[in-house]
Amino acid sequence: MNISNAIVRKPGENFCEGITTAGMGIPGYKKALQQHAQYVNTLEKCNVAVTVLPSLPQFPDGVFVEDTAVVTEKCAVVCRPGAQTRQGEEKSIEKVLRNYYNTIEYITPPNTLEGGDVLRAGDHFYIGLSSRTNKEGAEQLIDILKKYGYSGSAVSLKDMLHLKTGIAYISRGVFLTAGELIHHPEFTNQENISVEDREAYAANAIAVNGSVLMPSGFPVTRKKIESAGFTVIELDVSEFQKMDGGLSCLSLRF
Ligand code: CIR
Repeated sequence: MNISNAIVRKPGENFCEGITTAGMGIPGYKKALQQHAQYVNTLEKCNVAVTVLPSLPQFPDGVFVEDTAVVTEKCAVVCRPGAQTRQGEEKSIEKVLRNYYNTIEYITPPNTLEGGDVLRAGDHFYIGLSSRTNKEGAEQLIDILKKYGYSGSAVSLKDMLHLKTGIAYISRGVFLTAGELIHHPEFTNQENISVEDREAYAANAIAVNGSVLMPSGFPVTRKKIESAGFTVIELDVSEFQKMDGGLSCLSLRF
């Protein structure tokens, strides 16, 4: 799947006030800005046109734009975040999506769904049932996607923040899986590169126009991905990891 556009949002100065369970310390703002700029730069080098939105002071987690919408080539779906402190971020994204889409769909109350729980593999969408995405939200998204010729299925999760915390689809039928998703029945019939526990964060990678973008510092996983024939680009996203965010969370790609 070719990616032409990405939407990202600059981290705000209060970005360290967002939700986190990582216990990895307080992120440095200057460093976060540098890492974010490098992320944008890398997407551009992969032939993606990147729209950089200004930070949202009232939403410290606003940098994690992926959670606010599900974007495809046929439609955009505005999410309804399950985290209360994040409800409202989606309104600002909706305005931007209007520049790209005539058709916008919505996850509606009391349903909740965050984009971090939505993994696309070809024309199928896996939707994690997490503390952020409820069953009704997943079902509503599947119904919407069906109208556009896609399919979807819900994936039960035990302890991951989002589905994509522990899985990526890196194209050519290959998944990266970590933790509870390595042996999850939904993925056991798929070609699967398993990520060892020590490197679990590396399971959140993205395929962009022929390259796999992954977080830096996970040599075992990098080697496995390269051995499977993929070109890897590493990105340092340490400051976002401190806020429970993965590499995918920093952009909407379509
Ligand atoms: C949150 O807890 O909502 C943010 N601190 C991190 C969100 C990460 N997003 C993602 O995995 N898609």
